[in-house]
This record gives sequence, structure tokens and C-alpha cells, in this order.
Amino acid sequence: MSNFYSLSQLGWKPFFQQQLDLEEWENATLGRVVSQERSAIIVQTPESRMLIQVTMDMPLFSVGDWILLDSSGAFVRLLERFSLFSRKAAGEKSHVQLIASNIDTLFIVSSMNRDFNLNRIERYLALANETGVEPVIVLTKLDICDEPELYIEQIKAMDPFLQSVTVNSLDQASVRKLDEWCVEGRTVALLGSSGVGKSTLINTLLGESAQETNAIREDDAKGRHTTTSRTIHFLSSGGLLLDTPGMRELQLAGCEQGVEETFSEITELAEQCRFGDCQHEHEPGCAVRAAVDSGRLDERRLSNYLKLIKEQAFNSATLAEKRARDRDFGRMVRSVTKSKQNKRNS
Ligand SMILES: Nc1nc2c(ncn2[C@@H]2O[C@H](COP(=O)(O)OP(=O)(O)OP(=O)(O)O)[C@@H](O)[C@H]2O)c(=O)[nH]1
Ligand SMILES: [Mg+2]
Ligand SMILES: [Zn+2]
Repeated sequence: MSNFYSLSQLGWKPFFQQQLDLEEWENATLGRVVSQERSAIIVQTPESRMLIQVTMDMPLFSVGDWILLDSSGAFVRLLERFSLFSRKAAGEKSHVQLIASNIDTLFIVSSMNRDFNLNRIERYLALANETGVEPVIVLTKLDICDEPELYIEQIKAMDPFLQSVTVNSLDQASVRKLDEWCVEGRTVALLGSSGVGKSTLINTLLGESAQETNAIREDDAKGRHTTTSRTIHFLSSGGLLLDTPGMRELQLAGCEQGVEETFSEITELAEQCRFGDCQHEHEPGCAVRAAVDSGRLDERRLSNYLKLIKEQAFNSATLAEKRARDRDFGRMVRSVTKSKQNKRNS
């Protein structure tokens, strides 16, 4: 692997260029966050790779971010992102977790075995559509799947225009099918459950074992959460691949547009419902329900749509409430400190 990259090889675009003034463009160093550790980011600049400690006064970083550094290599500012994937953090925690930024293409990786799940794929699609990133469904384990057509049919039934590819991630020739998206300066993020073969795919595309991989469990075909951090890898073709840890749950937040777009046939039908605020549950004159009853719309798809719409609204409200609480708390701390200072000065 060469240690020197041009800015465009790192994914630089006019979108970022527009955010700099001439003085910055001439003197500052630009770098891309290629990996993240607990309290540091790993940044790749055209000349070197460096570790920057993250301090309280810095913004929340995501792998994929572009940052500006001064001549001594110190952080100056974060450049605006053209795409950002985030989710509500897993479990009870109410905060947003950044998954990846400045992504051109999303590979939604899924294996053609018992772990295959359309509801889950629709979640990832909502995320891609929300951010305007091109999604590609990558169906793995072609070599050990008896009837790949059955999986492709399900994808096509969901959305006939969706791009999908079947691969054996262990086979060099097979993964060539992904070449058209792995081109210079373009960043592809791989998302999907643990064990679907995201790291295997990356290793085969790289032609080396850069990422550790692990066999899945026999009983339920689920993975063992082998990858634990997000890392960008550089292909010799010039493409950039972002490996991510398999997610146990992808809780959507602030994703209404993305969900609507993913289920566009339902939103179109909804325009013909008798009531403008129809919830497509038990209302009379519901065109969506009628489509389910006549077999034109899959019941599964409707229930997943309703579930995701509710979930993202609920999570956005929880996150907004948390932000308001943090703000109130910050205000209280500031006013207490101020009144203490006033007392001292008086
Ligand atoms: N036969 C076959 N095995 C595959 C294929 N893709 C992945 N595997 C195997 O599936 C297992 C899991 O692959 P990983 O690449 O570790 O899966 P991952 O998606 O990176 O999983 P996490 O890092 O846990 O999120 C490994 O034993 C791989 O060898 C494939 O296309 N065909
Ligand atoms: Mg992995
Ligand atoms: Zn309705």
C-alpha cells in the first residue's frame, strides 16, 4: 500500500473545496478520518497517517469526515459532510451514534441463508434514502446457496429498480461484479448484520487479509461480532471501502423522508385514502388496506412501513427531549456558576 495519496484518491470533491478560503487552501493540511478509537481519530492526509487525540472542545467525529489541520498538525475544523449515516445508539441510551460520513455508495450486505431478512434490508434502505446515498444490495454466500433466485425475486418484488448483486465473497472473480462501484475517490460503506461477510468481501477485494473474519454460529447462521471498529481501506483500483461492525439493531431516528421514499408505493396509495390523516389501520376507505386485501401489497411490507414510521418518530422525540434536557442542565450550571461569582465579587 502506498503511503501517498492525492486528495481526490482520498475522496475530495468540489463540495469540500467550496468550504475553504484561499488562505486555507494554500496553507492548511486536509485529512480524512479513516478510523476511530475510543478517544482518538486516525487521519489520513496526502502525505501521512496520524493519530489525533479527541478533546472535549472538538465536534463529534465520524469515520469518513474531512478535517482541516494547521501546519503543526493540530485540528482546526470539521468540514461539512455531504452525507451522514447515524442511528439512535443501541439499548436504552438516548443519544445519536454516527456511523459513517461522506459516503457515495452503500452496500447493504446480506447473506442468502436463514439470516436473510427483508424487514432489516428496508431499514438500511431507509437510511440510504434519507441521506441520498446510492444503495446496492449485496447478497453473499452464493457458493453455498441452492436457490439464489428466490432471494433475488424477493428483492425485485420489494423494489424492481433496486440494484442487487449476488457474490461469493471468498472468490476474486465473483467480487469483480462490484468493480463498477469501487472506483477512484468514491467511498463505499458496507453495512449489514454480523456474519454476512462484510470483512471477507473487503479482504477479497483488497487481495489481502486486512480484516479479521470468523465463522458464523451453526445453529442460527448469525455472526460473532468479529469486527469492532469502523475502518476505511484503500483498494488498488482507487476505491475506498469502509468496513463496519455488524449491527444488532439499527434504530432509525429522524428518517421520515427516507422511510417514505423506501415505501413509495405505500405513500402513493395513501393519497387515495378517504381521510388525509389515515393511519392505514382500521379506517374506512383506506386505499392501502384495500391493496393488501386484494393482494397487490404485501402485508409484511405495510406492517414494516408502519413500524418504521412510528419508530423513527418516537426516537426523534426521545433524542430531542434529551437535547432539551442537556441544554437546560447547561443553563442551570452556568447560572449557578454566575451567581456564585456575583456573590464572590459583591
Ligand atoms: N461460503 C462463503 N462463506 C462466506 C462468504 N462470505 C463470508 N463467508 C464466511 O462467513 C463468515 C463471516 O464472515 P465475516 O466477513 O467475518 O462477516 P462480517 O460481516 O464481517 O461480520 P462482523 O465483523 O461480525 O460484522 C466467515 O467464516 C466467512 O468466511 C461467502 O460468500 N461464501
Ligand atoms: Mg467484519
Ligand atoms: Zn389509509
